[in-house]
Amino acid sequence: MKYGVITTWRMGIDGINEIESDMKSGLSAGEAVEKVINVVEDFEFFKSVGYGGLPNEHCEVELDGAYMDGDTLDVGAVASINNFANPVSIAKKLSERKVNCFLVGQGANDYAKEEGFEEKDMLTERAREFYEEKKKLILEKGLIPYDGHDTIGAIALDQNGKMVVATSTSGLFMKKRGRVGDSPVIGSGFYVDSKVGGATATGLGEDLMKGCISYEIVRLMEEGITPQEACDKVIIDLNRKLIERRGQAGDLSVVAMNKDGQWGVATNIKEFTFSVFTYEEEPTVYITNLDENGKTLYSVATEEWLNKYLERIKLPVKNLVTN
Ligand code: SD4
Repeated sequence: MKYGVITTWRMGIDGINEIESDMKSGLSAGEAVEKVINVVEDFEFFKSVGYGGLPNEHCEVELDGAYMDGDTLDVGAVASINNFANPVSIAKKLSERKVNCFLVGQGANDYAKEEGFEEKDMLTERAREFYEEKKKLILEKGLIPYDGHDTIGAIALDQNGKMVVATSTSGLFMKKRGRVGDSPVIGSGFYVDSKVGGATATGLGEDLMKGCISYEIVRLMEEGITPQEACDKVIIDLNRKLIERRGQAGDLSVVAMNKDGQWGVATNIKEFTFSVFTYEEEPTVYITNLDENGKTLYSVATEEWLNKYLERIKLPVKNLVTN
């Protein structure tokens, strides 16, 4: 029986390791993506998702998340939700509704409270310190603040052939209050159809949305091309289009998996990482590279890279805040 999980970034591997044996014994795709993402949301050293996520310009943590079922095409999503531990679980619950399944701000908070989801102050001391340090630098040097953004997106295929995709993010660091990116927006941050496959994106939401990029990947896979070909095509095309029309393209990265557990990845940035586990592959972290034509290459992350990563994310804030 085929099964598999792929996530954006190295962040996904801890959750993948936790579900590995359950996945082998038939864990559902919905439970798989929720668990993988909850692990990321709960870990304070990932500064772009859930607890410890970086705040907006008012030093408030506003979170976005989504969940889509590839059998029924049910979707649930929340945006700009505050003070709840696990946006992806709230989105999953919302996906059971036929209407009112994408809620923002106060409406999302009210729903999560009514449903008894865990309330939690999501702003950590570390994130506050990061905000203060960065703000100082921005004021001193006139820097553009919008960096430090890595969404977790996860796609799973289970042994029943069901596919699910979900996302969770704190969005862009120092964003305007109420700003929403691609991550909770169907077709842009995520899309899945169990009869075809799924895709999820990370990067600059404002630009990813211009390509409805996740839907486009699934549509291309439906036409018969591989996940890798579909990812390469959408990234190269959207990157080119943005540069032609607007002079520049923001960060664009995607991962995809089809209904047979084959996967693909593409990016326009120097180093994108992603995590994979399938019926024929142990949990693995990969790092990408671009060739001279902008095509994405990848290789397995070395032990040395993985160890350095863990050291880096726990560095004192002063060492992390640069330029
Ligand atoms: C957003 N796409 O809010 C998200 C942020 C992100 O890597 O993924 N960054 O625009």
